[in-house]
Amino acid sequence: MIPKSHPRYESLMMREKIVEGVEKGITSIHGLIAQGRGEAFDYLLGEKTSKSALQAEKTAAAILLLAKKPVISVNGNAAALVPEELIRLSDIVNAPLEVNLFHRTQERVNKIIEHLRSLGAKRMYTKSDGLIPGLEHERAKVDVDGILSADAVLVPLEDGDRCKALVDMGRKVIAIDLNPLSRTAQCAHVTIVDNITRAVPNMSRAVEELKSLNGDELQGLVNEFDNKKNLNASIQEIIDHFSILS
Ligand code: PTJ
Repeated sequence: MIPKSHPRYESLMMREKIVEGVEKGITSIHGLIAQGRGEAFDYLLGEKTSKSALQAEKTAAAILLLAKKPVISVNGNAAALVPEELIRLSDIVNAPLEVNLFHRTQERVNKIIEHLRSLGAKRMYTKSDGLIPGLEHERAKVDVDGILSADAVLVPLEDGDRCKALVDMGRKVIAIDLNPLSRTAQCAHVTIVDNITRAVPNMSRAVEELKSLNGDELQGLVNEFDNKKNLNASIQEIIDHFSILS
């Protein structure tokens, strides 16, 4: 057992959740490596939500509120780290969850669906009867009524080409990725450079704050956001954190 007094308690608990996810067959073994990479970037950011991440989270909340058909994509790491938080966000913005995996097996897809349902997920897209054009790997498999026809998609924790394929299809893409240099981070409309464990609750809080705004006011928030500038600000925050240390 990890005592709460351990200076790295939160980080170690995240590791435990990922390990537990692997043991339950929810998380891919590759998810351990992804978590390690995320940890390294989180360490460089000071393991806290930066000003730029908070702004991205607010903008992402506005996009989800404006969307007519938002969908939240869930992979094995997200399902292990923040299942309840994703269900809550899904409920408050009316964005069903859809399991979409890189290292896909039908068995793992089913286990994640069961896991989310057992925690209270109500609206999920569970078919895989569609294909994202231009992708040659398993992430291409999607639900025709879900990700394939969504107008906004939240894609947590992935580094690959699905983000670009979704952008090319005209979807609004929100990424959560601690690595501001990743391909996904660079191509999403809004990239949240924050740990998913902080980002998802922050987005739900932002939804609660913004839900009384009208469409024009929400659109105004989206229009004033510049993802490139925000990513540069995240990189600057890492540099600033270094200079605090030196
Ligand atoms: O469950 P699957 O089969 O879909 O596989 C999921 C993983 C995450 C294993 C797969 O998508 C993968 O291999 O991803 P990558 O290429 O390792 O990229 C994951 C990205 O997420 C990296 O840029 C990490 O820095 C980032 N990341 C890792 N952990 C976190 C994170 N970002 C936010 N919060 C985290 N906890």
